[in-house]
Amino acid sequence: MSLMPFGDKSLDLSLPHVMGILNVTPDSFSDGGAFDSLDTALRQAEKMICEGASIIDVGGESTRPGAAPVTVQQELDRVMPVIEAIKQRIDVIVSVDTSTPDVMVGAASLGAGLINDVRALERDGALVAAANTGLPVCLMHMKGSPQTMQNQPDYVSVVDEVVDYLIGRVAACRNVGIDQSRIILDPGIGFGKTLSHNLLLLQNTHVLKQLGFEVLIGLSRKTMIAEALNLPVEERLFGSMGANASAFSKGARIFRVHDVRPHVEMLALMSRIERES
Ligand code: 9MG
Repeated sequence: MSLMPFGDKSLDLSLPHVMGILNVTPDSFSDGGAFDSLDTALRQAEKMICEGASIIDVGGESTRPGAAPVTVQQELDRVMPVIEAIKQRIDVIVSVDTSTPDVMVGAASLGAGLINDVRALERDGALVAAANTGLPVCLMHMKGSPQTMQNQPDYVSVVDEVVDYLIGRVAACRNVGIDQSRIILDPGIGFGKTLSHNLLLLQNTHVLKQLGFEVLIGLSRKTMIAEALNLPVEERLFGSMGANASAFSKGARIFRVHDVRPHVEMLALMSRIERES
């Protein structure tokens, strides 16, 4: 058992867990903004929970390459009603996908259990806001910003650079009182990386785990799958599952995905094989 508290609930992270993606944006990259009304968002959350998701990740800012920036008020208006409605109706961990301090604080007050920040708490005020919530945080590596990150990303050693960056962000967290036991690391697949960078990071998932942190992987339906297999967006499920299976075998335990049921079943079987004695 390796229990991590997520607000009023906890998860055993010796086992794999699926985080279902709930983008409440008009322009999300792979679901085309299908969940931007409260009703459809709630139905999608319920579906993902029935299919076995342990966490629902609610986000109001699209981070696809070139996405338009969002104001704090827009983000609050998109995310808060959805988090509130889910927490009122369903006993599930809700994660808030945000870099915005006010959204972190607001989501925590509604019962969110995790802060998932693709900017690793780099925005002004984010470290202190996250620390004040007392919630666990997922720190993700991104090179550049969503507007520029795919303009010829370049590294001397992508694995070393990502590890060094994340170790630096862990130190920043500890300075404001966020305990190491509340930190999850994420290499940021697709965020300022070529296909080769993404493959090397996945190949080295165990390096983050060996630093002593739980690891979250988000690669569902991303461009790297299409590039590796030469497929359109609606045919990226099998490739996503293969890459997530590889990450599981190297120690990742939380998987941020669109297609919950196939991943829950794949991970349940992989975990069962690993534990059989
Ligand atoms: C919000 N979001 C989009 N992609 C992501 C990824 O790969 N990891 C995390 N933690 N969040 C993501």
